[in-house]
Amino acid sequence: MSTICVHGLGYIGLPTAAMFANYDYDVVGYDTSTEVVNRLSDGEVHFDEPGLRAFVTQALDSGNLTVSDEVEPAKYHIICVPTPFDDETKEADLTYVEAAGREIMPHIRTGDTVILESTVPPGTTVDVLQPILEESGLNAGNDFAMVHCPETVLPGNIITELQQNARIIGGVNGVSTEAAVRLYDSFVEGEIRTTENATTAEFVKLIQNTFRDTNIALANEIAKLACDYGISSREAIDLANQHPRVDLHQPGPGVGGHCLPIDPWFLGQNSDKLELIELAREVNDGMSQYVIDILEEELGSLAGKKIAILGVAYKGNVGDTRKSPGLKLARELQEVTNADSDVIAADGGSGTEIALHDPHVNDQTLDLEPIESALDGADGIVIATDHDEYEDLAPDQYCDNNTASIIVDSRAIVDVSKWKNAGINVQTI
Ligand code: SAJ
Repeated sequence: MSTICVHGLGYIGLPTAAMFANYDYDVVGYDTSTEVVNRLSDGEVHFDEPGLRAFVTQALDSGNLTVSDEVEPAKYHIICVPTPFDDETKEADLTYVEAAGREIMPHIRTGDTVILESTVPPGTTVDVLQPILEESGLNAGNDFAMVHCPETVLPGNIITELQQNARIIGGVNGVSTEAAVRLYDSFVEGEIRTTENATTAEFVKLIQNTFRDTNIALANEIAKLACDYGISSREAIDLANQHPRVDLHQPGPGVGGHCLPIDPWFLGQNSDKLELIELAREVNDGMSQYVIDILEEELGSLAGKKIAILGVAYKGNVGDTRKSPGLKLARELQEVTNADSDVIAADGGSGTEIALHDPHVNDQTLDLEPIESALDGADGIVIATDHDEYEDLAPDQYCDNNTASIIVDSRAIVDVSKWKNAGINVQTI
């Protein structure tokens, strides 16, 4: 019998399973996908995250981590399954959490601990997971421990943050909380804070991401105001942040990823009190239209023009395109130019061309181009992602004769003077 069974070997489950294994726990990583299990058994990690491959290999080679497409009995079950977001209803799909609960239920015994790490709307642990587990005839809190312990790691820096970030642990009672604290204490170097309320732990995770999303919305509105006053939003924000109690985030082309654009909706799922938070979502979602407005102001109608979008990952130096602002911009550009296809980067019916480039993204469903051909003949260029590769981008770097009349640097990373000297208008957000 394994000590720990981790359910779901994705961005969070896999590093978590490997971490416990590397701290000498006997861990089985369970995933419903046989492809994921087979690839991992061959030592292949199925997504891009710095250092993860070596970390997982170490865990597998030590024999402490095994992977399986079957659930195994374990003293600790840690649920790290996805909670997809329904764009129409703005609600969390809890199917995978429910399925994990049903799979654990027949194996659960007195003294076991079940931990939910997946990001969920407040109330899920107690209202959704607990009744399923209690179909075993055992009682959460008395017979087995039940806890919500949200993950808080930043994609791109997962292994370090898994260890160093503070953890919030919310059990359904004190005994549950303590059982989880003992487990996480084995590798977490950050502070472990507890609450005897699983809903509070769920809520805390969501307000952390909502804070960031709302703060970015404020930065985005400040950027638009600064533009109207003819000043640099970045300089203004930098100067404002010199105040010890001001921490404005950075504006940009919108907010992507699987967390910030979604968690504010989870927060309001079982309440009707979202106001400011919902407006902030609208401001952030509206940034792609703001970029289009800037392009149209310079180029007039975009019909028949070529726009190069540099960066379709949702943020710098990662290959993840979930809710990518660059792709959202591409889709909206296709709409405004009456492109007759919904395939990103296809030529529009109006002759408009939207060229995409991203050195970190490897997605066969996207028509990504080498940077030379993306920039070749472009009328407008948009930097949508702050990849390191774009930092020194210069007008003549990839094409002898840069035809662009504008570059929208939505991440403020290029050297403005190089572009201005080449007669190209630079609009920084
Ligand atoms: N962004 C801005 N301006 C900023 C900061 C970010 O426009 O000042 C944009 C990014 O470009 C990106 C989006 O926001 O499109 C989200 O990026 P991010 O780096 O803020 O966050 P994520 O989604 O990669 O990870 C977040 C993190 N949450 C917080 O920092 C509060 C991470 O710690 C969480 O674990 C993760 O969500 C999660 O899984 O919930």
